[in-house]
Amino acid sequence: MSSVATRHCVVFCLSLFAATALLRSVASAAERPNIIVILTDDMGFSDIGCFGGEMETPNLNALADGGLRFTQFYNTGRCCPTRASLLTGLYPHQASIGWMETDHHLPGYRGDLNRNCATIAEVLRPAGYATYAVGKWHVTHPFNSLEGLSKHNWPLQRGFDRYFGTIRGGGSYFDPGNLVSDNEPIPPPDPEHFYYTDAISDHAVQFIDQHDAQKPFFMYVAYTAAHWPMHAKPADIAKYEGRFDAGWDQLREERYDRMLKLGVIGPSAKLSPHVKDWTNAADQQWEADGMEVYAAMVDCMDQGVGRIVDALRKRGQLDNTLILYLQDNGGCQEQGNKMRPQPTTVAGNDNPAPPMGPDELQFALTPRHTRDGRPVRIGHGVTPGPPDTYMEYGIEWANLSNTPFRLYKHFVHEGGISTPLIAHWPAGISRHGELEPQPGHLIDVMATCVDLAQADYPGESATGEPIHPAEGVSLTPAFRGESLNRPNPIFWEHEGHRAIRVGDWKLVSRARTYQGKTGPWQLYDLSRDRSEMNDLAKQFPERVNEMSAQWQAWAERANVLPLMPEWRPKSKRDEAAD
Ligand SMILES: [Ca+2]
Repeated sequence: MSSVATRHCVVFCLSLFAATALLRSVASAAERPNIIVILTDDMGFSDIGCFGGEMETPNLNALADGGLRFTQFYNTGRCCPTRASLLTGLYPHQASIGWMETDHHLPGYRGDLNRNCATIAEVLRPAGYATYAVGKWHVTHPFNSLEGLSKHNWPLQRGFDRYFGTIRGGGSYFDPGNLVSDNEPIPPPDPEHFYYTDAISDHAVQFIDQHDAQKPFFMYVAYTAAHWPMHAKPADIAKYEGRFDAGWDQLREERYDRMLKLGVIGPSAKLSPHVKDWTNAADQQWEADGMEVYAAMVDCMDQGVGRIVDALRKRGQLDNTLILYLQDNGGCQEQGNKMRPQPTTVAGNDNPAPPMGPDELQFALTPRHTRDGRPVRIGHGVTPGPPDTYMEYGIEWANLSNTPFRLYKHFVHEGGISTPLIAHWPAGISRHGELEPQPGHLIDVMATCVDLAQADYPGESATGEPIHPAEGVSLTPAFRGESLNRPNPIFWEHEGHRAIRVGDWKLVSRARTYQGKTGPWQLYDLSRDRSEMNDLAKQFPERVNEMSAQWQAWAERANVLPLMPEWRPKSKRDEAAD
């Protein structure tokens, strides 16, 4: 090619590049969507209505009808790691939260977000987004007094403009510990009428109403519903009167049938064995009443989703807002309070306490008394719901929540890590009411946000520390019905439970953490056996070797090692039954 022709080509190419860039910037100013990520807590794969559950979730169902449901989306199996992974686009150990919020002085297990990760808010704010967080934070240490309080990893120090919520994990819905407004600890406003789920919805709506529409926004809405304690409002509980009287066995079968009709599972996913015969339940009415409270908590959360959607609609923002709904881990089998054989109190006696003053802060995860001084009751026969109780729903109902899968929160079998993902964005998702079977993981949310916000994922933190490369892929091709082209396997580790998914193959093991042991590898073909009932490890030893080597290489590069069974002291605590 002559030098003139070369020059013409260069000029033409540069012009084309400039024109494309201009078009892209014009388009981006008009089209960069708001993004709202709604995360709920300790709910099973099939609890919400549009995934087969008994709960009345008309607002989530409407988002599903107008958007897309991912049927093989995954979390990490536990509260803290899921939040760390979702917020940073990394595996949780890379953000130093491989376990809970306790510091175990190992790089993957500091219980506090490190500086080698960036939150979605830290990435989107420099790209011109306003950033809001509401609800459960749980990616730094909780606080038990104001003395020496360090706020270095509170939301406003990790990229958010505004925040209302709780720094610690669970807590009373009527008086949650570690409640914070922006950067200041507060008591519950209007304590006589306070209910945390509604307060979260109120603040999400308030941030939308106060938002300056010149900018797009990112909002993270982390409900604690339906994590224990089973606390709900009487009117919401009343809606479910008698709904669970048939018991978990019949309800699991009914739910399984609904899931098949909806298509959220295929017929090759069999109904896994149940935990216990309903006929052997010690007190059927008490059990069914407890599950009504759980349903009421989910119902109230869904009402809040409806109010968030209405606020967007009123401001003309619904069409250009991507709403993602997902859950942080599977249904929860923890039941320490419920299993106490006799009714008792958290304090161990029936004495009332002096009422708390209106400005008095609550720090406790489990308060001993209500704010007006009544002892908080636990144990067999205590009907959950009101503020003076602190109960779980229990392993058998968690088994219903996770229908048709095995195991629960903590574990990395499908019952522990499977979540619905609903994606709703009228201006950007052309598939309405469809199901998307491509596997996805929390790590993909950051990649999706970076993609849609046209933001730059940073190579280093504000303090100059290197940031791990993002692990996920953008979900936007699936919005158009295209392949995600995921280059890497998806990996899990929690409490020594391990898993890797490559295509439809999943290698998974269950640790005996409290005995200091990892477990043997099991191999499943999820396209034929999503419920992990038929272990193929002996049949395909080479595949086991190959996938376990991939898992090991990931564990070595991602701060996963040493595994918990090597560093957790042995305890008398029993593992849940399979
Ligand atoms: Ca959780």
